[in-house]
Amino acid sequence: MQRGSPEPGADLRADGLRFAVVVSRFNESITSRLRAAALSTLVERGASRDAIAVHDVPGSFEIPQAARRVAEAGKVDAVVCLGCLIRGATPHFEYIASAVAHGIMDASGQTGVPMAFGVLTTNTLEEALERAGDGPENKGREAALAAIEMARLFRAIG
Ligand code: DLZ
Repeated sequence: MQRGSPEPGADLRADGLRFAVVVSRFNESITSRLRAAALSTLVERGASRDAIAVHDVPGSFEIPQAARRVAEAGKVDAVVCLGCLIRGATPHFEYIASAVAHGIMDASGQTGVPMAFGVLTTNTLEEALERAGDGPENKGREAALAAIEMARLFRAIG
């Protein structure tokens, strides 16, 4: 099993589920790859393209704000959060990374809507590219699979 892969036997059908993808424009060469992988994964798993809303935000710092608002609107089963923070180019990297991670967790806890964390935190652009490639370890794909699994789980729990 690949690192980060869903549990064997996990119900990863996405048909009938509604998703939001919140994606940061900062480091767009990377986040566009995360977005493409997330969208194709959701659709491959059976989600209707019409059931996926994509929301762009300026940078990763804004992801939790948009994720919370879209969850509060009550029309999605899960939110996929995508961004890219690169340490070398970001003087306040630690602050933003921490704020984004805590912000997404808080937004999920406060709204009851699962939110998958697809925000890269890397030392270099090269490292980010490795995690946003065409293969199965693309973090946008992994975040989409996590969102499907959690959406199914929350529906089952009720
Ligand atoms: C300002 C900034 C910097 C320096 N670096 C990044 C980054 O590596 N990744 C990212 O997603 N966003 C970055 N930002 C933008 C902030 O996330 C935010 O959009 C601005 O500070 C405006 O609130």
